[in-house]
Amino acid sequence: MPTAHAAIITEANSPFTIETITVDPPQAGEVLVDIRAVGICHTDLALATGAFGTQFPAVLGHEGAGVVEAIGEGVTKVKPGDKVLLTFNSCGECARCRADDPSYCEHFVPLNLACMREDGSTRLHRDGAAVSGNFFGQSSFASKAVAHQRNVVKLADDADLATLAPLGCGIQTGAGAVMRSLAAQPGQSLAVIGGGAVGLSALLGGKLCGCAPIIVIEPNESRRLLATELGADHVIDPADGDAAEAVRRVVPSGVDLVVDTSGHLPAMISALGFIASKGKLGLVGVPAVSDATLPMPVFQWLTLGGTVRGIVEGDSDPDAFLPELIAYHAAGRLPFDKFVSYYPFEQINQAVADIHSGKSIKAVLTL
Ligand code: CXF
Ligand code: ZN
Repeated sequence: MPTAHAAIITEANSPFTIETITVDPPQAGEVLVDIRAVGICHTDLALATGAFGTQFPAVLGHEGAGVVEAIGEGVTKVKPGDKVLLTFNSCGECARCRADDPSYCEHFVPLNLACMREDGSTRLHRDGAAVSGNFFGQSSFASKAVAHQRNVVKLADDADLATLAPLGCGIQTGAGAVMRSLAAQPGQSLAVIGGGAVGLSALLGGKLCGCAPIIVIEPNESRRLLATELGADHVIDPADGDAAEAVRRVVPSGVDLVVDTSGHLPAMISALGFIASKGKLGLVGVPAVSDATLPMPVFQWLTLGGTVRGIVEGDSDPDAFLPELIAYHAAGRLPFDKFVSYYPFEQINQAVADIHSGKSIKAVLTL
């Protein structure tokens, strides 16, 4: 039985502890991956609080990158020795998956957030006892992870795994929200609420689409500076007063597209004050509580002709979209590495502390 070292959450809100686990060999359709790098995303930290009903102990992690070590029966997509990026899982059979729209897979929540297989099983054990795994079909806060062939994307042999790891969730979510979900057109104005990894990726997606002007609303000064460096035309500190007024000083008729990455209800509500006629508001940020509710001033929204929509993983079809993003990065047009900091895997708790303090925007652990 392969063994691995894993960062385990033993109970809700406990720090990660690095421990030895066993990882079952891959079954039909599965791929055992030797993990070399893994990004930390806010959804990892949200589950670590227990707010999503995760059964602990558990191994989280869903921006894994590594090398295929073994494949289960029927796997044709990759072979041992291939470098791969891990991403979200999908069933491959429902109507959405058949339409190459897997981020809205009818089984997205059980396949990605339940931390167990649909039959209730796990591939991970500690001292013979079950450990929850299969988070986003991977649980890649570990030196080995079992994924499904549907949620691995083959990379070139010379790919830099540590650089590409965060594409599997955060970067594709932000960039895809603008490029795919909202299908931004050249010359459309864009406001991004929140300048974390997803928000800055949305900004980069807006640059790729030719959006102008692009406005980033973010309370942290160093993130506002970074947003400017990455091409934001205007940055707004919401602490300086009414953000809607500030946006309208830049674009008096309101912005065409708004992406909320903050998950902060007052920020989402403020968007109604600066969205243009027939504008679109994309909700990407996950609120702190799962039953958070937005008030909907119906008359205003209907006379505006506005659209509000939820966005998961930037509407990514990873087999097509991740290679596209990798090519943009190689061409210097998606410089997301400017907001990544690297930590040895064993320093995962320091990385989490730096995310909470705002010191790190996107942390990637290297193994
Ligand atoms: C998640 C956010 C919560 C809903 C499912 C998708 N994205 C990635 O971390
Ligand atoms: Zn994520």
